[in-house]
Amino acid sequence: MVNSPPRLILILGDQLSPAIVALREADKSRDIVVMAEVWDEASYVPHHPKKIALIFAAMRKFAQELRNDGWSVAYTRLDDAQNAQSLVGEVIRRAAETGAQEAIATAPAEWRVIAALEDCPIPVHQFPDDRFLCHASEFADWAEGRKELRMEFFYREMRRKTGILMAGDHPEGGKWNFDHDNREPPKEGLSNRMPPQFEPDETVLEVLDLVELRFGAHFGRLRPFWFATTRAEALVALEDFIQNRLPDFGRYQDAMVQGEAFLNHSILSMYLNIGLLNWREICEAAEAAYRKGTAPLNSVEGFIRQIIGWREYIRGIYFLEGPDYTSRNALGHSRSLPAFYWSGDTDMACLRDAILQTRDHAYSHHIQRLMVTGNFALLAGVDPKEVHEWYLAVYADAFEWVEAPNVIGMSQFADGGIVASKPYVSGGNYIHKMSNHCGRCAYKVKEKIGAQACPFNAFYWHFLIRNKEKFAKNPRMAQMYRVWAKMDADTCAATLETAEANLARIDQL
Ligand code: FAD
Ligand code: DLZ
Repeated sequence: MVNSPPRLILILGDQLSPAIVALREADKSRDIVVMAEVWDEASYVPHHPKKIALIFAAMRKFAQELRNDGWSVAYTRLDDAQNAQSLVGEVIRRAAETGAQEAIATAPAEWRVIAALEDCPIPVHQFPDDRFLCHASEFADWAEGRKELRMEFFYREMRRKTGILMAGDHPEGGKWNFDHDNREPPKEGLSNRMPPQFEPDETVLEVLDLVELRFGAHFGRLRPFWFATTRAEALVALEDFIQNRLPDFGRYQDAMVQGEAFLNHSILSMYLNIGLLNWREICEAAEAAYRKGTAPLNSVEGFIRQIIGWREYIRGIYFLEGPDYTSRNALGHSRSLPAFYWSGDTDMACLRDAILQTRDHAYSHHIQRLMVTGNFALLAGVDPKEVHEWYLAVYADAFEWVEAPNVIGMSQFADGGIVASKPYVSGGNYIHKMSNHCGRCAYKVKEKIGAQACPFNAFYWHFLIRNKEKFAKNPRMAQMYRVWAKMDADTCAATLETAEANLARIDQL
C-alpha cells in the first residue's frame, strides 16, 4: 500500500479553537499542523506589544495542547533560523520538508491573508470559518434588496435563529432591546472591578522577552502582562465577568471614569477574537445568569446584543463590502493623525485618559473608542486610513474584519453611511454627561469660543458646517442645523474661527 503524503493543516494566530474546521477536516494520523510566528503578520501595522505577546503566547500553548491531543505540530518561532517570516513562505518551507503537496486552512478573517493563501504555489483549501453565527453568504442574503442595513433588524433575526433570550416566538421580557434602561452616567465612586489577572508562566515570560527585544519600540506597554493565554484561563475570565460585572453592564456600558479602564465591561473580545472562547458559550453564560436571577434583563440583553448583534453584523459588513473597504473616504478627509495619539501628550483629559489606557492595557472600551478617540478624529477631519491603521495597531482585539467596519464605518463615516445612519459626532457635552473627565480638564466644556474652550465644541460645529451639503437633509441631524441657524452671526463666526485655530495647532492641543 502506498502511503499518502501528509497534508499541512494551517492554523493562524486568531484560529486557536480546538473545534476549528481545518482540524475537523484533517486526519490526525497523517496530517501535520503548521503554526508560525512570522514577521509579516507581526509588523503589517505596529501592533501593541501586549497584542503580539497575547497572540504568540496563546499560539505556543495551543500548539502544545494539540500535541498533547496527539497531533503532529510543526511550530515555527519568530526567531527560528529557518523561519521564512511569512505565512505562505512557511507553508512552502514545511511542504518541502514533509513532502506535503496540499494544505488545508480555515479561511482567514482578512482579505489580505485570503488573497495570499489563494496565490500560494502549494494549493491551500480554505474552508469557511464556522465559528460565527452568521455565515457571509447568509448575511449577503439578508442584506440583498434592503435599502439600508440596520443592525437592530439583523439582531432580531439572530435572536430568532438561536432562541437566545426568546420566550417562544417572542423576545424575553416583551421587547427586543432594553437600552432605554441602560447607559447611565457614572455614579459617584464607580470604579473598576478588575478582570482576573493571570500570572505569566514560563511560556509567557519567554514570549515577553522576545516581544520586548523585537517589538519594544512599538507604542504600548508590554508589562505588566496578565492576559489569559489559554482557553482554561479565558473561561475563568468569562466566569468572573458573569458574576462580577455583568449585573451592572447595561447601566454603565457608556460610562467613562478617569483612570478606570474596565468598569463593567467584559474584556473578553481579545479572547473571543483569537478563538479561546466562542460566542455561544459567552451568550449562554449570560443568559443563564438572567434565568438564575443573578443579572437583570437590561444588562443581559444589552450584552448579548453586542455579540450576536453587533459583532456578527460587523463581520457581515466586512465580507459584504469587499477588500477596498479600508480605502473608503466618503468625507474626503486628509489630515494626519495628531501625534498625541501615539503618546497621550494632550491637555484634553478625555483623550489623554483613553490613549494612556490604550498604551497601558491595549484596551479601551467602546464609548472611548467611538466618542472620544473616534469622535475627535472625525471632527478634525483625519484621513480615515490613518485612523484605521491606528486602531488596528493599538488594541489587543483588533483584527481587520472587526476593526475596519467599526472604524471606517461606525466611527469615521468613511463608508458613506453603510454601518451608521448618521455620523457619531458630539461636542464636549456628551463626554461631560457620561464621564468625570471635564472637571479635571485644562479646557472648559461649557465654552465653545476661544483658546480655553473644549476643542470638541467648535470642532463639532465646524464638522457640521463643512459637511452641510451631506447632512442637513438627514432627519436625525436637521435639528442641529436649525440650532446653528438661530445662533447670531458673530457667535457662528467666532466658533468657526476657534475651530480653525485649533486645527492649525492640533498637535499642541
Ligand atoms: P464589552 O463592552 O464587554 O462587549 C461585549 C462584547 O461584544 C465584546 O467583547 C465584543 O466581542 C462584542 N462587541 C461589542 N461591540 C462590538 C462592535 N461594535 N463590533 C464588534 N463586536 C462588538 N471590537 C473588536 O473586537 N475589535 C476591534 O478592533 C474593535 N475596534 C473598534 C473600533 C472602534 C472605533 C469602535 C467604536 C469599536 C470597536 N470595537 C472593536 C468594538 C468594541 O469597542 C469592542 O469589541 C469592545 O470595546 C471590546 O471590549 P469588551 O470585550 O470589554 O467588550
Ligand atoms: C495578528 C497576528 C500576529 C501579530 N501575528 C501572527 C503570527 O505571527 N502568525 C499568525 O499565524 N497569525 C498572526 N496574527 C494573526 C493574523 O494576522 C490573522 O490571522 C489575520 O489578521 C486574519 O485575521
